[in-house]
Amino acid sequence: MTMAPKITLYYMPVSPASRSVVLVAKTLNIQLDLREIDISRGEHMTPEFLKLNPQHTLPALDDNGTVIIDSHAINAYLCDKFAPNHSLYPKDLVKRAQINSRLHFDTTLYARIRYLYEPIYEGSSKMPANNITLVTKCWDILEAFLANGNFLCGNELTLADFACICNFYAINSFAPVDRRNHAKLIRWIQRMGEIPHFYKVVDLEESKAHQRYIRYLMETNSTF
Ligand SMILES: N[C@@H](CCC(=O)N[C@@H](CS)C(=O)NCC(=O)O)C(=O)O
Repeated sequence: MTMAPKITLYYMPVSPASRSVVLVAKTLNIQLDLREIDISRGEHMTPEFLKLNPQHTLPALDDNGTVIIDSHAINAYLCDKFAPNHSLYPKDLVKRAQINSRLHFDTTLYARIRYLYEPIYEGSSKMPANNITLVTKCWDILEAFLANGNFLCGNELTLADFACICNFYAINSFAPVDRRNHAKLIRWIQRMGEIPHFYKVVDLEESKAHQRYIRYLMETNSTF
C-alpha cells in the first residue's frame, strides 16, 4: 500500500497566523504533519529553514515539495486543493474578491501588532500609545465590516474570520475592545468561539500567558 505524501506545516502554537491555518485544516478535516519551530530559540533562522522559507516566518507549508508561505496564501491553497468552492473560500468572483480584501486587511492588522511587540523584544519598555491606537482603529473597521452580516463578509463564515479572530486574541489585552462602541464585534467574537475546534486551537490561556510575558519584558526592560 502506498502512503499518501504528507503535508507538513511548520508552525508555532501561539502564533496567530499559524493558528488560523491549523483551524482551517481542522475545519476541513485535512491531516497535517505539524512541526513546531521555536522562534525564541532561533529555529526559524537555521540554514535548512531559510532554504525552505527565506522570509523566515511561520507558518510555512510543504506539500510534497511545493512550499507555500504566509497563512493567507496557505489557507487559500488548502481550500482550493481539498475543498474547492467551499463557503470558506468560494470561487464566485465577487465573494472571493471580498474575502481577499479582508485577508489583506488582516495583514495590516498583523503588521500593526508586530509594531507593538517587536520593539519590546528588542529591549524597549513601552508600547507607543499611537501604535496601540492603530490597532484599536482596526476594531472600528471590523465593527464596520460586521454591519452587513454575522461574519466579516456577510452571513457566511470565511477564511477572513479565521485570520482576524486569531490576530484579535494575540493583542486583546493591550488593545481591548470598547464594548460601548463595538456591539457587533463583541457578538462576532462570541460567535467565533462557537466554531468547532476553536478553543482547542486558539488556546486563550496560552494567548494570555504570551501577553503576560510581553508585560514582564516591558517591566524588566525598564530596569536597564
Ligand atoms: N503575514 C504572515 C505573517 C507571519 C509572521 O510574521 N509570523 C511570525 C510569527 S506570528 C513570525 O514568523 N515571525 C518571525 C520572523 O518574522 O522572523 C502570515 O500570515 O503568515
